Amino acid sequence: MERRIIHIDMDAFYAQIEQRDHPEYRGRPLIVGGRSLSRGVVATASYEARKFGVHSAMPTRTAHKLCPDGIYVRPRFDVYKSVSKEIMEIFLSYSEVVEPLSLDEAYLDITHLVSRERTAKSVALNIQRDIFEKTRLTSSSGISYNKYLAKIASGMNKPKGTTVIHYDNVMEVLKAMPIGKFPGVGAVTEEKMKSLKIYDGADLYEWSELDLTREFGKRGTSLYKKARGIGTNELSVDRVRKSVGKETTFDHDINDDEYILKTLEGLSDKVSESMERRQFAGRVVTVKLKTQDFKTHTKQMMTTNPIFTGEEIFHYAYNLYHEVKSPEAPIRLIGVTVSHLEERSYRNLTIYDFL
Ligand code: TTP
Ligand code: MG
Repeated sequence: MERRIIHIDMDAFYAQIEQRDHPEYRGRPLIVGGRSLSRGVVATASYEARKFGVHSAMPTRTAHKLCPDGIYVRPRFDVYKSVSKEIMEIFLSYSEVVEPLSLDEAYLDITHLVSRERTAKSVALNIQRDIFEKTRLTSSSGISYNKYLAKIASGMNKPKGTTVIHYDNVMEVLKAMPIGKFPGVGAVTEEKMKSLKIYDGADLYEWSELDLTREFGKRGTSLYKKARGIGTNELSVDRVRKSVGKETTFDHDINDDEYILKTLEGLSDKVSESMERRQFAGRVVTVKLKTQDFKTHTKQMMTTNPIFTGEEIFHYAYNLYHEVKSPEAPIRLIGVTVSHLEERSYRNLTIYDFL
């Protein structure tokens, strides 16, 4: 069954939000990022500023040389995150199969919405309209039968674009595409490609899988496929999980509070790690223990705020342990679980933390 994948990406995301919230920035070259001339980096630039050659990841100093009259502002991550939450909610109102890639972009599988009367393109336009009505921000979308083609498509007509790549035009699009624009081809690979006289998709298409593997190792196969419009249409979707828990069974029954609490602390950290991977926070902590007679005792507690660090989890677990454990009864197992989970944010921002 052919799938319909949409990739949606907000236009000049941080910059557009700043222009929305500060009318005096509209229509002007705006650069969002670290303002320090010695070590600041551009997060993004408005389309007006891009005309001067300013782009993401460029040192602020370089941007100043290219665009001395631009407006330079620091990012407001809290605002971007809350807008991100709004757009992700819109995506989830269209499909359960949503794979966020960063704060401002996601893949959606909308196969189930498409019919003779309703094209994938019209669904994409509806989503873009909903985003605009809710946030007053524009986005671009790409529609295709697999993920990487949808992503290529969303970049083809920015800003405010809606672009379809289908079987009839896929080879035309790929052959004309500069090699550096292929997903997965970074600056280093691009240089190597050029040294091999591969400048665009048409050049890449001429290469056999064997020769590409010889030059690029395992990635050769993926490049061979990408030149032909072949790629995955499986989205990685967070499984719906109700709780995250860890437990330990002791080698022998134990009644040493200090030792048990140390164990509980370690388990709290493990729960936190597991929540970290999925960017969850939770609102209920449960401590469970099994006594010598194999009876299970649990106690749980609602937290004041959604929690996720090992320290926070252990804070609650520590108190619950003292409520549930009777001083004279040794235990054979202890566990801690966090439930009532919710999404914390859609991606951690560590790569931008240096701003
Ligand atoms: P992008 O979607 O790559 O860029 P963009 O939304 O600003 O512009 P475009 O219209 O081309 O999509 O990234 C989304 C946001 O992520 C961007 O607004 C700022 C942030 N970002 C950085 O902080 N550093 C970076 O190097 C990049 C690429 C993005
Ligand atoms: Mg974007």
